[in-house]
Amino acid sequence: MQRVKSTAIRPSEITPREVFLSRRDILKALGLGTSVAMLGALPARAAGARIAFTRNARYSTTEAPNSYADVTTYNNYYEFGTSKDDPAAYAASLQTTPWSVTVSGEAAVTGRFTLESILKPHPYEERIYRLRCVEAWSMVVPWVGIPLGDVLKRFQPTSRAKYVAFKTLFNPGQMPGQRSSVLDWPYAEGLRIDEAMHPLTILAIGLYGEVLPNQNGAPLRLVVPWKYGFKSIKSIVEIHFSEHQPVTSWSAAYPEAYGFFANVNPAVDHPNWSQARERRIGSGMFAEKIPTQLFNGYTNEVADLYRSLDLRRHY
Ligand SMILES: Nc1nc2c(c(=O)[nH]1)N[C@H]1C(S)=C(S)[C@@H](COP(=O)(O)O)O[C@H]1N2
Ligand SMILES: [Mo]
Repeated sequence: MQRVKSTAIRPSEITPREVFLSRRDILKALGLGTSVAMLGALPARAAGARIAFTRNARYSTTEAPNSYADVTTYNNYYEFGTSKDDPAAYAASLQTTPWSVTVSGEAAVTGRFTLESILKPHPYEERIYRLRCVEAWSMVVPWVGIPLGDVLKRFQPTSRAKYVAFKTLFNPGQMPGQRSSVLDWPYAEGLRIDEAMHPLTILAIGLYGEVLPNQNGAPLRLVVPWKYGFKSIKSIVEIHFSEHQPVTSWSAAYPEAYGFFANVNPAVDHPNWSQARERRIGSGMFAEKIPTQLFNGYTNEVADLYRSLDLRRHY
């Protein structure tokens, strides 16, 4: 990984020499020694550039993906407005190069890293996932990305890391929607550590074999296919390992409607509408709604994570 700048070290954090050396060895092994000057030599990641990947059939649905036009023009990205067509119209102002991600909290390896260094050793996979929005519509999206767990392991979370929190960029100049108080900015989301490490959870960098368009969360966004879409936070700049459940934007804004878990569940309604059925985008305004499946159809993969959880209380 390429460290952009070392984080400030407080006196309480000064470690004995042996520990420091082993930390340095870790950083070296992870490729953290590379200089910041390398930044300029990296290829630009323009939206639409082709990506090399292998298809992951085991974790892909065989349902037909939505069209590229549907996936990239019907979006939720409140940093660019609250209408579905706002993100496609306005997200061009987001600058995705250079991009860095700050990693902090309960992990042996922390600091600020270039996006390239975080992605570098991981082969890209295509995963065709259902995306079920809490607003009772859904899409099927061919994402390109890497398992989040593979990335997180490289930071060596400690045994106290029970949760992982994420934040989106805060930059009202580039994200005009942040001048409105519709949500508390920056957008924040989080997962329990076992959810974050689950093989279905990915960090996406592309869709339809191409670098993510800005409206879909370029350059790096989370995709958690068994949870409502709002958990899949876009344009991530912060990853924080914590012992306590983090505050997340939608559950803070309206806790009666949006829980921390947000597992797709047709039996637990939103206070204002049913979650039993969904409209598949692209099927036409008059097409019949289709039944919503528990965990968005990923029960076989994820039900074990919630054995001891009352899903009606922990919605
Ligand atoms: N930062 C940020 N991430 C976000 C959102 C948002 O408004 N801001 N919307 C969420 C919601 S409600 C959904 S349904 C998905 C939509 O992803 P898509 O536009 O790529 O289909 O992104 C999620 N991630
Ligand atoms: Mo959503």
